[in-house]
Amino acid sequence: MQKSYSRLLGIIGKPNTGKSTLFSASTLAPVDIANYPFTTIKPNRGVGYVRTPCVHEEFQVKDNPKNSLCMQGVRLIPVELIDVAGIVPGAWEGRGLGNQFLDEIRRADALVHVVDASGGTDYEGRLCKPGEHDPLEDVKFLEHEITMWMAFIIKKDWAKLSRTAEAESKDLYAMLEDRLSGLGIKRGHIFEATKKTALNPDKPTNWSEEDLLRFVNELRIVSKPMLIVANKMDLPSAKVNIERLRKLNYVVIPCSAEAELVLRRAAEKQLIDYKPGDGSFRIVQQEKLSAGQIKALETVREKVLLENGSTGVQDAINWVYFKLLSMISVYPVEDMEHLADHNGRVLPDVYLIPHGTTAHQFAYLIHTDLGEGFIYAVDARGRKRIGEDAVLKDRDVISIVSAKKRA
Ligand SMILES: Nc1nc2c(ncn2[C@@H]2O[C@H](COP(=O)(O)OP(=O)(O)OP(=O)(O)O)[C@@H](O)[C@H]2O)c(=O)[nH]1
Ligand SMILES: [Mg+2]
Repeated sequence: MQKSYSRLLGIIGKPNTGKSTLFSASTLAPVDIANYPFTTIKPNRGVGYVRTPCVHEEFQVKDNPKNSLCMQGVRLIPVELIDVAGIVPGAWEGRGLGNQFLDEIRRADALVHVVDASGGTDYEGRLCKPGEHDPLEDVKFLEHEITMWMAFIIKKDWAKLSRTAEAESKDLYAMLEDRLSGLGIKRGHIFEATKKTALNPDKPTNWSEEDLLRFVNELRIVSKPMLIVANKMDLPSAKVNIERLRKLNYVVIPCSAEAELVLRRAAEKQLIDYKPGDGSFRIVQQEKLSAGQIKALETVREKVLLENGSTGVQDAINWVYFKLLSMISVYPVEDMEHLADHNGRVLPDVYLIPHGTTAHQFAYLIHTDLGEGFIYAVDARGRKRIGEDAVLKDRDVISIVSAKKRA
């Protein structure tokens, strides 16, 4: 059996910022998009892609991908995305669509906060004059909502939990991990948050209300790392806000989800040659495009691609997986000679795995049998033998030699 190594990315923000547009542009799933708040009520789950240069060119082979796609030298690795309902101030207490939306991001390993950088929507996502609303306020309130929601869950039995931990000399980390596993919070996150807040884990009953809130805030930061997507960068009022957002303690990626959606849809119909994340496109079937469509595409080129380098959507997804979650891509092969699987498929799979994964751990990720029977691995670059503790690198091509064959 293959072990799960996937990471879920949550797309969040107040209503009407372009979350579903970004989701649809990444997944090509048809979802409701509209110019008013709370268009999305039920979450959308779908598959998007991380983009990485494929290794087939370097190894001078023709590949035949199975678990991913290869487009003109670009490997697209599937990842899971969830687009949820908009959140408004006070959501954790039930305002707007309430904390139901928050419950939907429990399992998210990282968050993309889609901000309307044009400042054309108020706190609740209602249209206002462009530039009238300050998107920096949205960053603040959203952080606050998530922290308060987590605090609400933790506080439910904090008094009892902290007393028991102390009275019975139980490990606070283990108790909290057990309590918070449903939020995707691991022991390491709890340990880090305690360390950062310099609170004493042996005396949790001494933590004040304010201490607990500080602790939960750190827990949010370490367990749900967040990237800011400054969306609607195609609108003139976005420019100054993007500069201001950049001064916050976040990585900020300027983006036009709408432009990406236009390009992806045109590429899907083979009207243009465009891969997600490209800095330009080429019209290939001019005769099938109306004058209006050509104008729309050229506006995207001028206002977004030339201005920003790309639409920003792919950069955001890549940043989350490769930087925020520190993942790397590794290609397992069985037949080192042909870089193929046992059916002769060349470079069939590529896995996104955590940075620091060893050859032995990688064997387990592919299949329990390969892990149990692990003898050594071979790195295709230079055909070197590597041992079980060898730490894998991004874009490695690895063959596992095992005493046990995959069932
Ligand atoms: N100018 C511009 N408009 C955009 C962009 N992305 C989305 N929009 C528009 O913003 C509006 C809201 O888009 P949605 O994707 O429905 O927003 P949402 O955040 O999912 O909204 P809720 O589901 O209501 O929370 C729509 O009119 C989109 O066309 C963009 O990059 N630029
Ligand atoms: Mg939506």
